Amino acid sequence: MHLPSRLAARLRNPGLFNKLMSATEAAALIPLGGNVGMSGFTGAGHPKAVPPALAARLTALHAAGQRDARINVWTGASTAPELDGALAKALGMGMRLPYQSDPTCRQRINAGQMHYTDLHLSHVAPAARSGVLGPLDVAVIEVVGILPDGSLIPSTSVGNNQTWLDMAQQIILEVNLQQNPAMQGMHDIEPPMPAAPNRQPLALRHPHERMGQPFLRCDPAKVVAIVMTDHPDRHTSFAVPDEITSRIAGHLIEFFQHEVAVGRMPAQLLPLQSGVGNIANAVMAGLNQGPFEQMTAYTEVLQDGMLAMLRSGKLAFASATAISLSPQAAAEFNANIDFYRERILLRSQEMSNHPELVRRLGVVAMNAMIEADIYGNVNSSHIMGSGIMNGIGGSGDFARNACLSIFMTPSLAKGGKISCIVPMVSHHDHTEHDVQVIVTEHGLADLRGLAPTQRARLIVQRCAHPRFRDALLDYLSRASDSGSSLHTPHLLDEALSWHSRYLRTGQM
Ligand code: 0RQ
Repeated sequence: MHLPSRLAARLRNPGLFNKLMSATEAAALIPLGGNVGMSGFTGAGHPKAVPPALAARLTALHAAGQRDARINVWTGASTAPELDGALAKALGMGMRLPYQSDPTCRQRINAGQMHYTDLHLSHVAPAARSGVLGPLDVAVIEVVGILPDGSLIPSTSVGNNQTWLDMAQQIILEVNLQQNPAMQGMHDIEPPMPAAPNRQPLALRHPHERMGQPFLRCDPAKVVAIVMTDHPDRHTSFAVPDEITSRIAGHLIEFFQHEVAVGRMPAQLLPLQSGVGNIANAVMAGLNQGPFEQMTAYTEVLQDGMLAMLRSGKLAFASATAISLSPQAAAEFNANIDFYRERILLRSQEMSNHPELVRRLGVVAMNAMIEADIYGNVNSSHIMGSGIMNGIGGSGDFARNACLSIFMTPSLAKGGKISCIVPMVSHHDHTEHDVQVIVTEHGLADLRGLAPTQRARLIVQRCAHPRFRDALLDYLSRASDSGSSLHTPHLLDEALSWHSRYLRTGQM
């Protein structure tokens, strides 16, 4: 078969030419009820054509009366409307893991129409390999290209792709012409990971070090379809830092300066991990203007903020599992790919979030949250105790193992109707033992070494919105007066009354 040169440059294993087909034909190969491992992490590197074609197939089957036509979808993390959105709209997912942020998907989960298994992102690949998630029927993986020996040039995210390729009975590859072929060399795919008790130490001592090869291993005999695509990643734009996010960034920079001054951190800080979203992005924008030089990142997602820091030289190197950029930053990344290839490594999420590596490197973990309570417990994933927002993602991988574990939020949500500092969190993702620093626009509470009631006073005074401070202190004082168990005083009948009041009246 003779391929046009643009395709031939990406598909360099002639033995696979006969697997080229349309997305609709490839989607027809996916078994109903099967477990499907897809690529994709925070809107980067997900398959763009097979999922919507599969959603169309499932919708047609539902219309024909086959109401239980569904699949289960495993990914790296969140994807995009053409994957999570389309399949959720089609009621095509029986279960989803390990992280999502799609509005339709969220609505389906919260309506009880699909199951969602919310996992620490570093746990997913080992759990899958152990067999607890069941067999993996198909892997659908976006790649930049296929090499003569069948190995694959990874795309803008690595996620769990190597594990899906290893485990799946059948493999569907989407070769995306939009993804820059000059990314070749920017990835580090670790060798096969034996299970305990045969695990070996992970030898990484600096974010720039490599553990493996720049390519994904793939058995060509398992490849059943290759679909050529030409679609961009999700490329969500970030909000320009505002008064609130800039103040949060300011408190953090002041805190880091203090930690350097007292000798707890080197002048270039320790490797940074930064969560997803606008606050995280604004903190990076603040650090880009701040006093620190030659910083490094050992993180999960590289957003616009870190890219700008690499460009300015403030950040010397970044290790991540995905690059999730706005349209403008993506254009800049592609225009200067040779510069970035020297300064970025993308790894499997098992490695980017690995407890051993996060602990050894001494990562400074900075993640956004939904709410914290007066004792420092953090809820990252649930609204009013019951509804999922996105999921725990990698926040727990980093928070428990970091050298410094920081959680940030504006002090108020929903136009001031909700206090993000509450007497008791309505869902626990990170316990008081995993949370060292809480920051809002009002200030920063350094909780290290403090007992629960000391933490409570500091969090209320430094972080709560002034409008809610008296009520929080009143709660603490009445709880402290109420009985004999004064280590972490609570009024159990009242602890979640702020949430129930919001649900009843629309105001905490
Ligand atoms: O809802 O859009 O309906 O108004 O929560 O809040 O302020 O837009 O914040 O986008 O930074 O997300 C924790 C969800 C923050 C995110 C979370 C409502 C608020 C809004 C979002 P609306 P914002 P962000 C590595 C790290 C877990 C995973 C993680 C997240 C919506 O950061 O998913 O950290 N984290 N991974 O109105 C009720 C409150 C609220 C509230 C905010 N107290 N009560 N609603 N909201 N506070 C990356 C990965 O793991 C992939």
